[in-house]
Amino acid sequence: MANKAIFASFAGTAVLSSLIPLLNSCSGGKQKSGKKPLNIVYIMCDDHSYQTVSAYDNRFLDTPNIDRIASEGVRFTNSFVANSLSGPSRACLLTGKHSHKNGFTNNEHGVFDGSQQTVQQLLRDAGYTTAMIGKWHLVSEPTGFDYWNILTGQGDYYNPVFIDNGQNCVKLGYATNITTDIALEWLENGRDKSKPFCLFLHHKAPHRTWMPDLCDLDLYNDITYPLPDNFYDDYSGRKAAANQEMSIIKDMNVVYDLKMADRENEIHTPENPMLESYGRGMYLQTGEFRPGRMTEEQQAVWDAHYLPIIEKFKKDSLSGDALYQWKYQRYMHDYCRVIHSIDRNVGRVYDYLKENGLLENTIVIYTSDQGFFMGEHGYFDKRFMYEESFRTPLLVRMPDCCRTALRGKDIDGMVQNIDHAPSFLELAGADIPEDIQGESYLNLLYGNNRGWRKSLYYHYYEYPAEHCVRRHYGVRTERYSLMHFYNDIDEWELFDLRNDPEEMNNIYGKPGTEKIIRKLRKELARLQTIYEDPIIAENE
Ligand code: SGN
Ligand code: CA
Repeated sequence: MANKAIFASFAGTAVLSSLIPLLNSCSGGKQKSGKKPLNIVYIMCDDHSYQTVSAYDNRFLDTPNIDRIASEGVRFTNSFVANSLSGPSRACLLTGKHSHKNGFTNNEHGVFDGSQQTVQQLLRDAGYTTAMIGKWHLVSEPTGFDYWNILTGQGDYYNPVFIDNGQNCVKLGYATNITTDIALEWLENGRDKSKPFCLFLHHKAPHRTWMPDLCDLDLYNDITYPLPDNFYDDYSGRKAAANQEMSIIKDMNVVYDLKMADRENEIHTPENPMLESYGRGMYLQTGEFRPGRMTEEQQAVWDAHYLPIIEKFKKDSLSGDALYQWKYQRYMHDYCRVIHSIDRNVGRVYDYLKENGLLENTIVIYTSDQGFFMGEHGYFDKRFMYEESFRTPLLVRMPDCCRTALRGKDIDGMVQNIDHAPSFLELAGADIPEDIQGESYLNLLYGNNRGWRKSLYYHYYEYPAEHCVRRHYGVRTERYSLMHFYNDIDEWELFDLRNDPEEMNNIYGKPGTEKIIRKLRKELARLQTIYEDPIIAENE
């Protein structure tokens, strides 16, 4: 791949790679004369939409701490994932490979094979100390980390169970704060300070059911969020878009998702009576809401906030459009409150790095495991190759010592989450193994996009499953997005992103599109070939 070729010439110094990271330079491995090894702080949230990072979009809330990474570093304006789902995204991150190569294609059946090559192990081999803290979601035990302290499964917002290097322990408090506390403690006292470090700090927030920290419950009360233009999408011309279960109107559950669990059991969700009973049961008896899950004090603060909303909701007896709009506002209020806490905790990490002189030689990355729908097409959740879930925020602050790195700029090269592993390896001055499919984006951070890729490959597998999004793969170029939904359907969709950024008008098969379809299908086949996706047979 183009960037590997660029790296190869630089890695003419490859002989030196066994001596690094101590010979590594502050310019991301470009000059071997530097002194300081570079550290990596990779902060990843779960389901954080770029729409709710004010560096990308300021319609919803301010995220000053996250934005600071962009203003002192760069904002990627075309950052994507390879498979818009948690486990698969994490497997892509750690291996630098697409799902069919790393073996973790979906959450339902995936178990990560930790014996395979991973970036954390390669960094360790290059002299780094590595830690994984927070949401892991890869089922098998983490490998290749000097330290790991992970949430069980999705993790709970309140009083979560962490598995601390194999030992289960309940931590009292709110997950985002606790995850940050553990990370700061590792930075301060846990790591081997004689080595450069790589910290993966993975928040579980803002995953469903978007439970805010107690101190943030009353934020944004007076804000009415703008409904997306295509909130009432009728999905015409897009069968796969129509046949899902992630609609705010029909699938988002008032009781479970929006927390309207009245103790009298009087609230019903007419849009979907089946989900209604499921929702109430889930809310009051299982998971995050089961009796005793929160402490009495936490529960009291929680109830003081939600019970009046529940009472008002009952009194108002909303229906039809008024109910849909109410659902959207409730969803957005909780989601934005959860993000506010993320932003505050990103600030805590930044402050720690600054106070300890670590910004000098540490790259700081902020991203999410995928994007998320904030009501676009009427959806919540992700999975689709549509822009809102295919994209993910990516902000990168290069270490201060990398004086020629871009600052306060946008990078428009199309990057994907498989690109982190090779970037980290290049940063560490380590060799990038040939079988890694991502490309190092370090050159982009210096304003050099020569030879950078012009198209991206996507493949989503989790069907049949929750939310019912059909399996699909596709190719995205700067202008077009072509996707093929397969398995129990056979539907192609093509969008001209320049003229139809909201992806409402499927032009696949329309007169005049023959040439572009031929070209894109050829490009899709080329990507499936170079990435060796076995699905290729279906596309011929
Ligand atoms: C849970 C959620 C889903 C979500 C998946 C995957 N349901 O199953 O809404 O799509 O996780 O999310 S919940 O009722 O259990 O919250 S992922 O980010 O982990 O892939
Ligand atoms: Ca996720």
